[in-house]
Amino acid sequence: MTTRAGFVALIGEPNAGKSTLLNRMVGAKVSIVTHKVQTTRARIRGVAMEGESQIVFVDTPGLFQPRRRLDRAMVAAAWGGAADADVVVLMIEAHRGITEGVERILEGLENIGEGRKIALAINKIDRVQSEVLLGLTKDLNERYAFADTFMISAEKGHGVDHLRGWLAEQLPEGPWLYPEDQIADLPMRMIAAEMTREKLTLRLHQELPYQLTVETENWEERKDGSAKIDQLIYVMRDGHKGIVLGKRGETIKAVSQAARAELEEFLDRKVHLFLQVKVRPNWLEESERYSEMGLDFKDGN
Ligand SMILES: Nc1nc2c(ncn2[C@@H]2O[C@H](COP(=O)(O)OP(=O)(O)OP(=O)(O)O)[C@@H](O)[C@H]2O)c(=O)[nH]1
Ligand SMILES: [Mg+2]
Repeated sequence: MTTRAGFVALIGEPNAGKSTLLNRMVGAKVSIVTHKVQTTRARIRGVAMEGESQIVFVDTPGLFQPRRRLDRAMVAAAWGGAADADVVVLMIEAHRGITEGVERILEGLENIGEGRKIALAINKIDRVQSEVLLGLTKDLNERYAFADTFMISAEKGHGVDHLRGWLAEQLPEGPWLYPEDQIADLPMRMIAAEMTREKLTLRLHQELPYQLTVETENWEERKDGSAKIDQLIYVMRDGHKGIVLGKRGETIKAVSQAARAELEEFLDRKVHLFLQVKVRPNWLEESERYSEMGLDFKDGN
């Protein structure tokens, strides 16, 4: 039996649905999802099996015009993910069409197109009439010679099996890269930090989600089978700390409960989660914060 294995990078503008698609392909939530842009900050791998093929999906941060060091490191990580992959899937939002951001990504594809197939996935087809899709497919294929085009809804699941089947066929022959039952290769402490960051992002408004980071400080396995997890939330200002805590600590409590519930489901055991907020005005300029996130500090130069 011939086995195949390789990397498929999912790229696109922020909010295109990359993380939603990765989770659906893998069949578990390994990458956090919110309705806000710039949710994913680093490359996140999820493993899916399709027949004799092992597809390692690489979720990437959205591609946008970076301003801060963190933004630049995120965008560099995304393009790096594409350049390292066997196949790249560019995800476009059906209802938004060819935005300025998409135009810039199409230009960027010229630099990574050599040596790998690039497919187009028009996502969120549940949001538009089918006539729109034909026009969009034609316009996009006139701008870049995609290996193939797929119409999908990552959220509803439409077209996803077909895309996975096609991807499996494109991968090079070779042994599997991960054990058959492994679905992710992000350390558990990082997945746990991401879950908390997701809940914070959903609860906090405006710029605040972009000005904080979460790190797992300590992870203790208890004799009763439960896990005690301590996490730090770094914010930039005293005022931010107050907002994250909320009136009488209500916000942090709700965040902690939601994150714990999800962690317990993921780990299938009891979790004691302790969150602490620290003011750290300069965390965006600290290399350690980047390595904790899985980003390269130097990429932010
Ligand atoms: N209607 C609809 N919504 C979708 C679909 N796929 C994803 N979404 C929603 O789009 C939003 C963004 O999804 P994400 O998966 O976080 O997008 P992303 O590309 O990973 O975003 P970044 O990490 O910010 O780059 C979420 O609210 C999803 O529920 C879809 O097929 N249809
Ligand atoms: Mg994402």
